[in-house]
Formats: sequence, C-alpha cells, structure tokens
Amino acid sequence: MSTIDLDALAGRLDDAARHANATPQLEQAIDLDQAYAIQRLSIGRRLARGERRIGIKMGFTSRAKMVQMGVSDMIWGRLTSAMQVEDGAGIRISDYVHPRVEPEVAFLVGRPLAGAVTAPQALAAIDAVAPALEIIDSRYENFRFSLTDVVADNSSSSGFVVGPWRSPATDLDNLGMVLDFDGRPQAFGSTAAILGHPLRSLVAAARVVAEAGESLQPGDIVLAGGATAACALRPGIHVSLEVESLGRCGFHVED
Ligand code: OOG
Ligand code: MG
Repeated sequence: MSTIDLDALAGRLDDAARHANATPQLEQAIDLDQAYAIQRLSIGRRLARGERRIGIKMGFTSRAKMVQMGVSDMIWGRLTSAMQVEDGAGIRISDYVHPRVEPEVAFLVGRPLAGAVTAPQALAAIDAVAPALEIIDSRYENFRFSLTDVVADNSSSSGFVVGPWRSPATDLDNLGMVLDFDGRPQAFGSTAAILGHPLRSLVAAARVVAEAGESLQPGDIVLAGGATAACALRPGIHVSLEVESLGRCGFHVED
C-alpha cells in the first residue's frame, strides 16, 4: 500500500513558488480531492507566514484557456494578500518561474455567497466589478501539468491586478477586451468568452467553495478566469488591459 504524503507535496509546491524554482510534475497518481487537499495545505503555509486569504480565482472558464493548456475542466484556487499587485505597480520577473498574464474580470463580494445560487442571486451579492489581470505562473517545469497537478499548484495563481471598481449594475455581457504590451495588442477577447457571461463564473465559484466547506465573504475578490490564452511576460514591458465600459488596469515588468 502506498500512502501519499499530501503535506510534503504541499511543501514542495510552496517552496517552488517561494523560491521561483520549477519542480517536476507530481510523480504519484492523485485524485482531485487529494489535489485540492494539497492546495489547501500549501495555502495554509502562506497563511502561517502572515498572508491573508482575500478571495478565489476561477480557471479554465473559457475555451481559449482550455485549448491552450489541454485541460477541459473548470478549476479554482485561493488568492492571498501577497499575490495582489497594485494597479500601475511593477513586478520583478525573478520572483516568478515563467509568468504569463491573462485578461480577466474581478468581482467584489458584498454579501456572503455559497452553494447553489442563480445568476441574479450572485449579482445581488456583489458590490462591484472591475477589469483585472491575472499573473499565472505554473511551478511545474515547462508550464506542463495534468488537471490534478495544476489544482495542487493552486491553479497556477501567483499574482493579480484589479483595476477601478465599477458599479455592479455594469452590464458585463460581451464587452471587448484588449491586452497589450507597450501599446501593442497581444490578445483580443470578450467577456462573453468566460462561460458565455462572467456572472456564470461567480455562480460556479459559489458552488465550488461550498463543496470545499467554505464560502465567499464580504470583501472577497473573485477572478472570473482568463478570456483569452495567456501571454508570456518578459522584462521591460508595460502590460495593460482595456475592458469596454469597465476601463483599464496594468503593471510593468522589471528585471
Ligand atoms: C491554470 C490557471 C487557469 C484561467 O484563468 O483559466 C486560469 C493555467 O493556465 O496555468 O487561471
Ligand atoms: Mg486566470
């Protein structure tokens, strides 16, 4: 009988993230419950170092992302205070293994939300919406992973930028999104690429956190998932996202 040391795997992935060193894909076959258990344990290490849990990110909520990574199931991960990058600030590429950026939409939760909810109920629970950029950084070599690998690795979350918060009444249906590096467009998308409408991602977020015995709480940020394939970052660039009706956000990349 082989037992899997989930805590050791969590430590390995946390160390890989902390030291920006790639690690091989997990050797043992694990199931999805074990993958989420590793994720929870690795986040526990961050919380023990003083980081705060500030929300969650949804992943593989668009076709473009599923196709790019060869994975077809929706996943989620936890966001901590140390992952947030101020709008307009800089990141150091050396803090990451092989970071990529993707255009997203963020929700600010205003009232507790968990379980099976309808889109109108999800909408009623949020205080604001914003354009957002997610910086993903797989801790696995060559950015290659299985579904369980990526879930254990906190669904590649490593950083995010949230732009100006807008009224939750802003219609999020089919808004154009342009991701650019130094003013040169890298990816064009639409909020409709996110499960047909980003609110569906919030509905899914409420369901998956409840399955994990958790809930979305006032002040939590929920990232809806990348609308386009992710683009590799390189030192020296300024990254900007413009979302129709929502505005822009961005950051720069230092050596
Ligand atoms: C996994 C994270 C997926 C998204 O928005 O779809 C994700 C990855 O692509 O490495 O964040
Ligand atoms: Mg993402």
